[in-house]
Amino acid sequence: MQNLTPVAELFVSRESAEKLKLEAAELPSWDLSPRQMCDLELLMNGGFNPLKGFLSEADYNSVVENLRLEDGSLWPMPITLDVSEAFANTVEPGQDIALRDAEGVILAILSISDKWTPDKSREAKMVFGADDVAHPAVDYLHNKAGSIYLGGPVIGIQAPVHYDYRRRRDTPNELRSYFRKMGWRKVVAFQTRNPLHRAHQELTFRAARETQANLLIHPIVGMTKPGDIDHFTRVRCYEAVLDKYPQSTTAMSLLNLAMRMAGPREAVWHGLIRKNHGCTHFIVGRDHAGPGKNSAGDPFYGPYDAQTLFKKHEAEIGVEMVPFKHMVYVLEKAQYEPADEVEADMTVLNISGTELRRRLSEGLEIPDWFSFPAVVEELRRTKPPRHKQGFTIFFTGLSGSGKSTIANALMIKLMEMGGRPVTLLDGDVVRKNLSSELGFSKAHRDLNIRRIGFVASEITKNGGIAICAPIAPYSATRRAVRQDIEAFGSMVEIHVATSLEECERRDRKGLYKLARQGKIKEFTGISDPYEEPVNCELRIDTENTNVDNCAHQVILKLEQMGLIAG
Ligand code: PPS
Repeated sequence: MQNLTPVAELFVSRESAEKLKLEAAELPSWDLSPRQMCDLELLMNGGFNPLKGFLSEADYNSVVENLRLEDGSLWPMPITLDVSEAFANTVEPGQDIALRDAEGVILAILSISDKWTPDKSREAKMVFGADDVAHPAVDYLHNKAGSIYLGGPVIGIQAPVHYDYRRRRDTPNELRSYFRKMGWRKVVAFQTRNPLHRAHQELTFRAARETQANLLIHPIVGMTKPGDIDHFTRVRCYEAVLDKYPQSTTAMSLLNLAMRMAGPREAVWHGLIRKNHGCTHFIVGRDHAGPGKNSAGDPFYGPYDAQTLFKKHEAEIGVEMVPFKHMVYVLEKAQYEPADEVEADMTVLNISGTELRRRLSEGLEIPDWFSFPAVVEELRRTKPPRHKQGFTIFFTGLSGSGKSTIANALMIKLMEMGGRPVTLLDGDVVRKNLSSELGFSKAHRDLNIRRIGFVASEITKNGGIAICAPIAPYSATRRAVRQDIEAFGSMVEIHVATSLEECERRDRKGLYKLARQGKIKEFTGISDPYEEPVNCELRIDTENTNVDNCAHQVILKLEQMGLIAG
């Protein structure tokens, strides 16, 4: 049954907030992570009703084990405040702390009731189904979350400020009052973290028709699966298709939720959140909130586990499930139909997510039957074909191996081709301009390489070509740099594999001689390690090839990877 009376929020009145803010300024304070910001916003605005704050230890254990709070209410997801050990050591239960956003603005006060060290492996197994870091939430748990949890009630002072798409964001009570005003008695919510294509539109239409309900497109703009299309692009895509829906029956609102990709538990959680937002129905699809494959290459959950768990708790959630039909395009009929209703002799067309990404990255056609031209145009703007995207070429090798010489030749060749700006981050140049205070200890070398990686990732993000040519002796650091860069484009790692003997024979700067005499300490290859790349994109042998040919090998590789037009 729909209930449109206001849901309880955790905010205090404006006057009290002003007073509390002054008092809170004196308290120990915790700077919230992006995920904690999302959680706090939904705690405070009633999206996570009946939670009154971050879970206590008893509630946490009960949620992990039984999907219920201690008092028996259904709640499948641990909403915990993880903090560092260093911070945890400075506070005790009974104390209040201020919760601040990244700029230091005080958003809430947490009255600490509990402080404990969670068993993260148990949480991973019970909540996410496996202690496997291939699951994004398990990776987060082990590698990003702090080691101590704080629990306790929250007093809301102010909601986090969003500068983007303000008019499209609604609190549960804003949506409830909108439904009340419009007289919407039945509302079916569609949760999504992807752009909407024709199949989604058809499916949501059908869901609304079958349930005789109004439709709420309720996309996630908080945190989704790493690697997803950013929410700015997605919202522009949603806006482009909104006019394909009848305005009087459909609404769109953005939900600042941090997803956990927890499949079945997540579906139940999403249902409760939609209930709080005044919805009566919820579409649950195949592999709802699926995290992808585990480290053995198998799916974490069965494709219909989410529907099964939702169905089991449907009455208690108070929202009716509308099972998602997998819609496919039937060529002969020129329309979408549920896959299981298509007659055997019909031709079925479908484009998978992977195929869509391939077509975008190669600049290939995306047919009108699959998506709306305005959506495709928006996606192409954000994801131009590979030969128009930024990328980084990362040379690594011993001092004197020829990195800089090849990098310079390559830069000239790329500039001759034109189209994208080229920046050379040569080892020596970087040490003069970016890292002049650094030496050659492991810590300093790592810092130097991470700085180069940061600059290269910014260049990549902005559509340029970064050519880096440091020694970069440690594989773990090169891996970390790759992660930074690949968030925005390709990284082409090239090992300039000139042997130590040859580098020393050439000794172009006379450094090897000094290193042998012990006059230069920690010299790579002589008195410091060099870890050879194992999985790099290209290995260049400079001993039997001239510079022009070495640079040409790189150009061929770039062509083969689709990074420059052939
Ligand atoms: S690192 O490890 O990647 O941070 O090194 P990098 O910044 O590329 O080093 C740049 C140049 O520093 C000179 N040099 C040394 N190299 C290695 N070990 C020691 N101890 C050292 N001291 C000075 C060396 O000439 C490097 O230049 P390249 O261009 O590689 O020959």
